[in-house]
Amino acid sequence: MGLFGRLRSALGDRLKSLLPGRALDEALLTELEETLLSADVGVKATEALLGDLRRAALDGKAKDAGAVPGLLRQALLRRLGPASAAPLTRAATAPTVWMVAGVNGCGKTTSIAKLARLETAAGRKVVLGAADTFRAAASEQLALWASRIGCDIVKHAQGADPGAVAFDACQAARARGMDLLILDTAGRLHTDRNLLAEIQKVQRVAGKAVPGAPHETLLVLDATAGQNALAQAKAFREGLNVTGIILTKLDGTAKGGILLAIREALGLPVRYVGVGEGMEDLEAFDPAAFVEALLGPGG
Ligand SMILES: Nc1nc2c(ncn2[C@@H]2O[C@H](COP(=O)(O)OP(=O)(O)OP(=O)(O)O)[C@@H](O)[C@H]2O)c(=O)[nH]1
Ligand SMILES: [Mg+2]
Repeated sequence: MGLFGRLRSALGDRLKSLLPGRALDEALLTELEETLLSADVGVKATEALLGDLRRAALDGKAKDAGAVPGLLRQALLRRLGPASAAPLTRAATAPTVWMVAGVNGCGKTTSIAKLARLETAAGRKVVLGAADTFRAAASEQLALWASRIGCDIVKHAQGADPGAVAFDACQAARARGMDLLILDTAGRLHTDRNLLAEIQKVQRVAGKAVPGAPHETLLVLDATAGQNALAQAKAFREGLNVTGIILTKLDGTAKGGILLAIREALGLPVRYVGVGEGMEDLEAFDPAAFVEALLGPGG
């Protein structure tokens, strides 16, 4: 059923009760503004969407509230853009290296497992690098996933230097003729400078070991964190060259609007969305399906 079915959108329901029989006037726009903000769309994206609606009303393209869902759909699709659906970057010559970062518990390790399963199913040789050496059970958690998926793993003892793990994993990926290495990293507060320096080192080491690596640096954000996810993204971006977002736990929130806030405030593409705890619960982000789910069927 996927994203479509699992995003129980509060926004879609709210629009259905708000719009019927209304004129498209300032009073309605104000209520729409509140509705969008409460769906986590964020200030910047909300302003942009309201601007689109206002222009359509002034141009005479929309006479009453009945036009709002259609206009919103167009505006959302335009803003989410086709770039969001682009595939992740791969190296011209294997191995490709992707690294994953994010705050504690946002879903990094689970998302890596889900990605590895997709890639393995597509016939690629995948190795996971357990550069989360901080938490005692972290590399065991990753190793468990690797054995379930049937892919390789490189790990060191707890407390080892994450940079050293990244280096070994890169070497192993080359030596074993792997197509893809995915590096897991320890969860860290986005406000902790020392921990950001540590993950910068992982990024640097990967680049020295494999030309052009990491080919993607994916920031994992938990959709249930709401607007705090935006603050996290801004801070990570200052220290790391983040290339895209994996938005997890979209099944656990009725506020999918955060996806727009990310796109509008950061300009970063959302590449994948997590819609559950299972290995299959990851989907390449499809703007059209997302807008459909957000506005509700026929919305
Ligand atoms: N509902 C739901 N739960 C998820 C999703 N992704 C991850 N989780 C759950 O979130 C919890 C944390 O996931 P992890 O993958 O361990 O998170 P992490 O970022 O690696 O955590 P640390 O390594 O401790 O920083 C687990 O219970 C996962 O099952 C998702 O898309 N939906
Ligand atoms: Mg983890």
